[in-house]
Amino acid sequence: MFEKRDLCWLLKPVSKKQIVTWFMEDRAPSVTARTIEREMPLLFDGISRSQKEDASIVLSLTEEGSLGDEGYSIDKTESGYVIKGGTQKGLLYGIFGLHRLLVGKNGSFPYISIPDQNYRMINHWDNFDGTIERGYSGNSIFFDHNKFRGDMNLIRQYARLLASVGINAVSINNVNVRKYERFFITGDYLKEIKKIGDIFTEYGIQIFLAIDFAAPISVGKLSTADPLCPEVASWWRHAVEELYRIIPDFGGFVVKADSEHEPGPFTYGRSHGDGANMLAKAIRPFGGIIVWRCFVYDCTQDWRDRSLDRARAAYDLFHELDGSFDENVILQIKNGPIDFQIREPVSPLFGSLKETNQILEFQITQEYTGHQKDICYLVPMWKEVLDFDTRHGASSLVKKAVREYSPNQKLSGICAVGNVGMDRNWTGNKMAQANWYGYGRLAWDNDLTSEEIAKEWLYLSFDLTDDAMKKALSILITSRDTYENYTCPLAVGFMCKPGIHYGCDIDGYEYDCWGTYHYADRDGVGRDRTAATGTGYTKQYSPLKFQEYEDIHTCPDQLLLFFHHVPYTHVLHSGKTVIQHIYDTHFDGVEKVKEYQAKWESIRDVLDEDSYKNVRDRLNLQLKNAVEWRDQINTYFFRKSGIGDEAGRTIYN
Ligand code: GCW
Repeated sequence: MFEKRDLCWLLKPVSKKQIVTWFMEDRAPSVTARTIEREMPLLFDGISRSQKEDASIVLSLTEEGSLGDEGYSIDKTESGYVIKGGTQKGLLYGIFGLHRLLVGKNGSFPYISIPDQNYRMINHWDNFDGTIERGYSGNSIFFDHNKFRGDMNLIRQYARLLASVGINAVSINNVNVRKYERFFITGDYLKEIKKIGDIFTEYGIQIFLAIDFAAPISVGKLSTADPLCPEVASWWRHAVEELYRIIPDFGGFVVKADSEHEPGPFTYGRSHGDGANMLAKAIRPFGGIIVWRCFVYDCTQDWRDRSLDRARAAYDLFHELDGSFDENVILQIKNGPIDFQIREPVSPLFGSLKETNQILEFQITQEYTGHQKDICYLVPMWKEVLDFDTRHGASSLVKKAVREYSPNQKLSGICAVGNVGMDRNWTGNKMAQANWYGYGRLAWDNDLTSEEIAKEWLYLSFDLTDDAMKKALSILITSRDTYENYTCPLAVGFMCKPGIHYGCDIDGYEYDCWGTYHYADRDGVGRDRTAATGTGYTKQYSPLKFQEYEDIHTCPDQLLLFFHHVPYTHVLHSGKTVIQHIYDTHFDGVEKVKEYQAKWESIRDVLDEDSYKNVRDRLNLQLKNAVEWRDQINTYFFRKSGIGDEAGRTIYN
């Protein structure tokens, strides 16, 4: 039924011998039931539908309620398996779950799985012209040359991959809303969007759109988009009414306002509460929600002005609005205070917002983490964020705070910027599929380990020997540290090429307007964000976290240059000086990439040719990138500090 689009994790059916028949009890006809019907023979090779008892899967709706709207349980019986779900959607997740357990050969039964987060969303930054902002896997699967691509088969494949890892919401267009996309909320566009939405619905996924806050002007030809102007509010009400007439199960809007030149309520002297709540009121009668992004900062900063600190922006703006948003507004908060760097502290909004629905935002697409050329398995980073102890009150871990401090827990969760495109293997670098897969799995089950997730994906995607599995796993698991090692040291961030964000350019942003400065001089490096002598950003954390970050003696090494400006001779907890740490990590990073190449080469025989070549070619690019970073960073800091490498390795002066 599906064309074999390359190399996804659902291509291995469970063999005929294991499961022969399936049967769904209480089968009320529905879109989801039809999807289950279609999925069973795809996932379980040659399986047929009948009530026979031998080697069967029984799908059973349970009234108990303990599995919630989306959870499922799987039990092994003498004749096969029983999957229970509170809803048909739960059953759908259950059959993907059983497939995963059987192919991965790691099932232990009974198995119960209930998602930890309610919204598990993907945001696309796809443009109508087919390009993708920060996309590294080819063009959009939805759009092409200002038309809808219309490949419904492809979209269905995408939807089933999403559902297989538990994604339940997708926004399909870029939050930077351009000329044509502004009209997506109108008639003819909506008819096309409905076709995509209908396929998503089959897989339990709600469709969302990113909107232009100034649409009343750009689309409606009004003279203002002031959220407190009755005419504007009424314009939105009509627009939303029309939208829901065409797509009754539409999820809602994602809004980037007053950020990076996108319009917003500030234009009219209004607050973000005014802006979000006006939209929320328009969409509420239809059950829709407003996902309002907190990525708001001044991107026209004067680098000479040290009093401004971009890291402070989201908290400064949104913390005081806590409790003032309508019940169907969710704030979407990036994991760190700046912008998806390889290492950042966790946003101080988590745990400190206590009366606002919230969604944590990750970035799967590797904007600052190697453009899907370099291997960078991001799950370890995401886990650090989820497990971060904000030390604010009882629900102090981020994964708990997001849900428990949302007044309506159903309106909380996690979202991430997607990383797929038209490339045959979806993600450019095949290894980047592990991030997409891993994001879904982690958003569903926050307690899975990075290693468990990587193993699952490797099992489902390749046929590896134990030795090859170990090697591939070790590449993935160490790859985030490796990327960090050869790029920006100690969370200093943004030493990348401006605009594209790949490759090294240490001063590329130093005298620019973006608020991302490292302040390296001949004596030291880093941004002083302390309350005592710096920007006071540390104050945005809970008292215990504040103390930890404020004090140079307790600030974790990994985050040192984010919080402090220190001399190159400052001694880290590791016992090394900052300058020696910089040299060591940069030399190590490059060696690691060489090791990855050797490992990949050594498992060639057990890999399919496409995957082998795909990753090999990218590892070659990664090595070039790593060498360039190493040499530029080492030379730069050697020139600044005049301090040589203790180990006497080559540093170009
Ligand atoms: O990281 C920055 C990116 C922009 C992006 C923005 C955002 C969609 O460089 O390309 O715009 O974040 O999150 O809105």
